[in-house]
Amino acid sequence: MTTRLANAVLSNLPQGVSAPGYDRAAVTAGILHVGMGNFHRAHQAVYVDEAIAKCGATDWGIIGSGVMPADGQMRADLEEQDFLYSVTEEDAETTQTRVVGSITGFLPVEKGHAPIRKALVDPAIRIVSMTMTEGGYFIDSATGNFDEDHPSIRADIARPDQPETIFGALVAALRDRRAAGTAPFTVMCCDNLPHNGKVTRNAVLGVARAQDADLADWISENVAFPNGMVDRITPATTPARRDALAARTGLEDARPVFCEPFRQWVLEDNFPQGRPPLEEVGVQFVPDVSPYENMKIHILNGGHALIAYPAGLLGIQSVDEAMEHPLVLGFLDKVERDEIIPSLPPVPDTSLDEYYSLIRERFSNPKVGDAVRRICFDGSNKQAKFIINTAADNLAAGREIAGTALQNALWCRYCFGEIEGGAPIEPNDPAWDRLTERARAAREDPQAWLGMSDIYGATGTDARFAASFTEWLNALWRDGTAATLARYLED
Ligand code: CS2
Repeated sequence: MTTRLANAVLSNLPQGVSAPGYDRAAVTAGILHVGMGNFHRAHQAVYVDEAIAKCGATDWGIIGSGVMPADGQMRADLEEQDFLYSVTEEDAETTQTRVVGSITGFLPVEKGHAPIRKALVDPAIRIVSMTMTEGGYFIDSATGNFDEDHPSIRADIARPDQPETIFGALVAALRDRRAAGTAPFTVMCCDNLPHNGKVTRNAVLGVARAQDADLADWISENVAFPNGMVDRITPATTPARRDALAARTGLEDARPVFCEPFRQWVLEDNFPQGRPPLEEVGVQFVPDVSPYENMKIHILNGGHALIAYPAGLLGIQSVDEAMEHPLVLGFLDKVERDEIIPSLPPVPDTSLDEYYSLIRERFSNPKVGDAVRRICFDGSNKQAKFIINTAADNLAAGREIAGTALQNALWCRYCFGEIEGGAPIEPNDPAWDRLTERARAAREDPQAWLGMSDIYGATGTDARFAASFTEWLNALWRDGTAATLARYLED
């Protein structure tokens, strides 16, 4: 007997599955979230769920929305189960499944974002939050600036009433609110970007300024964009895992989330229209989030990028298996200790070495089932934010760069599209064709890779970096991944 997830079964869930600790009928939306993927549903939605249960913050429910076609399918599936879903936290010792009730609805996903604009007229929505992946912010990697010349942004600037991008939609909604005399919402970015609030502010203001200077001034003075560091390792859900949940608990959930027990959220307390009492459920509020986000993006996300490509090339499927491979683990350890940690500014009350030990343990969690392919995905957007900026800092300071140069050579070798032994790698980046073409040319001429100046900026033309990258890429082709990692570890 299985139980199909829905409001009607909340008081009678299978044993071992806990229900939201409040009456969902009383919850109304105070947050509109863009991007209802697994990460949001394992992180922010869980914190809000707990804030509602613990503090009765029933006016801070989340209304979902999306901008990608895949969001439409997520919406349809969640709607079937009254926007409920389960989160299973797992490690070697524990497995805990709970149903999350903080999502009150999900707007239709439409080109032009009319439903989002309409929903944002409501003064009850006081926060717009977003998880849209690192590539969704129109950042020119070379300069770190907002890319105002991107065709979609140019289109939004030209046609304020038919926005293509979420930023055009937010500017339109802010214009509507200003005209109605309604206080603006706070915009809270939850993506892994250095200075994510500032980046989001640049995007919103970039569109607004080019449309209407007066509106841009109003946004600049009245809209808050708090920076935040978010963290919880959340793999993609496979059908096998969904079926295993049903077999283990009897709960039928079309959109379950699986993740590690660990979670962290560090936020700047800059919410002029209020916020849920998140400090009551473990969110850390700090005056300046930069040291925390630098630490997380480089040690954790950079750490993922370090193991991703050697593991991918060696045919290793999951992150915990990669952590058992002595060369992959040795590579991670050495680059973290020699290059990443030394490049980071100190973090209040935190030992970077201890933080790294914790990351090592989390990567080794045998139950999370995180796929190497997931962390290999989208290097064209992640590399500049997670790895190349560390190399740039170390070059400027005259420190070691051999490990980050090798990581870039591994990424290039991966983008050739074949693992060691020749099996093909299925496209794994929005820019896969371009990367593959460059990686093929780089086999003869490594500069062809570093010449992607939108990704590498000045680092690609740095003689020290280029020499090290060239040496490693040649070694990868000549001796293979394992022998090259072994040589790096001996040096
Ligand atoms: C990962 C992140 O996408 C990636 O490359 O590093 O999704 C990572 O799992 C999360 O940021 C953990 O908080």
